[in-house]
Amino acid sequence: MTVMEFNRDHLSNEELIFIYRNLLLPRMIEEKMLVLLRQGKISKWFSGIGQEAIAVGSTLALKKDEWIMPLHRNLGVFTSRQMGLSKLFKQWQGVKDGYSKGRERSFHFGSAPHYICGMISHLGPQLALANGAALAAQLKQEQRVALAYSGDGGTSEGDFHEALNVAAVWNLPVIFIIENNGYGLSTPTNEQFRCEQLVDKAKGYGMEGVRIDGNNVLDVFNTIKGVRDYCLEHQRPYLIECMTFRMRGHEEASGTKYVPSALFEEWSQKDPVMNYEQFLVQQNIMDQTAVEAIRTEFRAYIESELKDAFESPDIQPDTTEELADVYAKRHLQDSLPENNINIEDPAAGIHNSPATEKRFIDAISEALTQSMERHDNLILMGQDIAEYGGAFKITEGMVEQFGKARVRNTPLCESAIIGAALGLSLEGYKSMVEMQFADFVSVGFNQIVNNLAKMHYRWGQSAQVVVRMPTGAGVGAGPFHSQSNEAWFTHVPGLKVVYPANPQDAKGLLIAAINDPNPVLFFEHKALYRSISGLVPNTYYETPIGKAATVKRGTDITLITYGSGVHWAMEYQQAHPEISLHILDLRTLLPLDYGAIREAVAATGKVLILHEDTLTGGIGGEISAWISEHCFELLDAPILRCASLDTPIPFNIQLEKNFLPKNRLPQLIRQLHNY
Ligand SMILES: Cc1ncc(C[n+]2csc(CCOP(=O)(O)OP(=O)(O)O)c2C)c(N)n1
Repeated sequence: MTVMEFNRDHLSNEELIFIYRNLLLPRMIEEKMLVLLRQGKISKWFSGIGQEAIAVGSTLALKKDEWIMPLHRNLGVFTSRQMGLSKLFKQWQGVKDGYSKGRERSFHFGSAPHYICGMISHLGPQLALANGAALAAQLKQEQRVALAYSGDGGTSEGDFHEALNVAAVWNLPVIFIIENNGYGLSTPTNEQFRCEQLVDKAKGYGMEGVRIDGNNVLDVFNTIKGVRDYCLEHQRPYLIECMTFRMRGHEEASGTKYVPSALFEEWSQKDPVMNYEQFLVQQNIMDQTAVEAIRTEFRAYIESELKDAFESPDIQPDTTEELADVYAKRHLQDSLPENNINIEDPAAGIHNSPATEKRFIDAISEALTQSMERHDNLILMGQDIAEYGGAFKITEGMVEQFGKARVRNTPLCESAIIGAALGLSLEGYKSMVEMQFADFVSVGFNQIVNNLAKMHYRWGQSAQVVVRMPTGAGVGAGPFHSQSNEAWFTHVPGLKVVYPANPQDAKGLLIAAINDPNPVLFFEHKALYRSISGLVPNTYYETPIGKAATVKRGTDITLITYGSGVHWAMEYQQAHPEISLHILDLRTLLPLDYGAIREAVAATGKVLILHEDTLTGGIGGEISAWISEHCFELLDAPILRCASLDTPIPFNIQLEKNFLPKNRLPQLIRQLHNY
């Protein structure tokens, strides 16, 4: 007798054997991996031995075009989606023909054709991506769910809470599976949470949930099939807690000393593969000979695919390719005639366009509206952006024009919403996520710098997400509503960072950001929103990302700046016509326009870099270093920087003035002029 009761339900013998084959394969692969690990032929390995029924049962219960967000113990997801072993082995070997060109470890990769999204090491963020994928299916009115896993330890992450809450509030067909194996590394569940069972959390989010035996592959399969139907019919999420046990260490090197040996004895009786095999044999669905035949077949298959992988040549690093793959390339089909955008000369459309005087804020609204009209697949998300129109009223009226499905109020959860945007991107959607204030991006930071930014380099998937960042000081808003945090992001390969200084650029750059296939941080200085205006072409046009603009030519001093710095420089120039400033507005901070910087340096030989961001670690330091390295012969004086004080931003308006660099600008210009 097996210790488990298997309920075959309506499954035919062929189906039951198919499930067996899918359950056995990852076990046999893992057993082989453990041998190779001992032989030093592979590096780190996270074992899912003992937990296979969850990944296998759930993957088989889904349709092949439903997104799965697997984790580090879910080999069964990859094998049950019938991914060839050779390429998987190459992935683990870190060779070029794996899924990540050798750039990612074991299970940290995805494959869009298999609807598998690559995890990042951080536990939690993958859950929100499932929301985005499910939202995409819902918007397309397709009957598809998305499924994401979490460990018991991972449920303590804020991302777990955010993702479940959003799925419930937005009525998304997402299946969340907790693999409760009793430990998060060495930490037992009683040091992880206080609820009786993790599935109890479902109630708190207003969703249904069930706890099942995660080692019983038929229970997992049948439950998830039923849950899938429920999620689709009711357009609701569902939480499933699968009880299981990890039969190996957290990863092979970490051992299992922290786990009482009685637990191993208990759970080895409940081994998912052996029990299911015995069930099939006892029910005369397979005999021992058939079992052996499958094992022999798999052994041969594994060996031959491994041979192929081991014969793969070592990677010869190609720096050009490494750098080129950080960003997704824009495709020619993006320059559609009706968009009036020529990819070779994206700003061409503006030459003949009538223009209207507009405020900075109106230019941004117009860019969003025109982009929403052009792109059916563009979704706007943010706190209070629908009926209320957003904290700064930039999206006012858009919910009436484009509907609630595309102009979405979000709960207070920056991380989950940026994650959902990335999930939407998997399905070909574009998103704009509005930070209510740029400061609050800190709670969505991980999704941006680790998920959005690295995705294309890691497994070739683009992240079409624009994060709008109302930024900057000067309005007495204190330390958490005034920060210039662009330098947090200019350090991150894979992101683009855009920072317009005038209405025309604001509109053109935002349109360009939305058309860009890469994640873009779009900084909008909120003190400029209503204080400056200018002529803005009425047409739909792009201002190219990565191109600086010479605001004013001059002969004495080069001022390299952006955002409000441009206006401070111009103000100074108007007040002091005796000093001729050459002013360069960077407009994009990542990637920097080095050609324009060089030209600007050459114009005067004296360089002052001005930014509102604090001095230390600001982009000014980077630009200064680059000029020293590449334009030293053009310099007639040391490069100076004018930036905010290295303090948090004070609330009192006099203190804030003292903090900001504007008051120090005249003295630094004179110092440079006199050099
Ligand atoms: C945000 C984050 N913190 C810490 C870690 C390091 N870490 C990797 S796996 C792990 C334990 C995870 O436990 P659990 O979620 O229960 O999953 P299991 O490994 O048991 O399958 C930890 C702490 C991480 N990957 N991500």
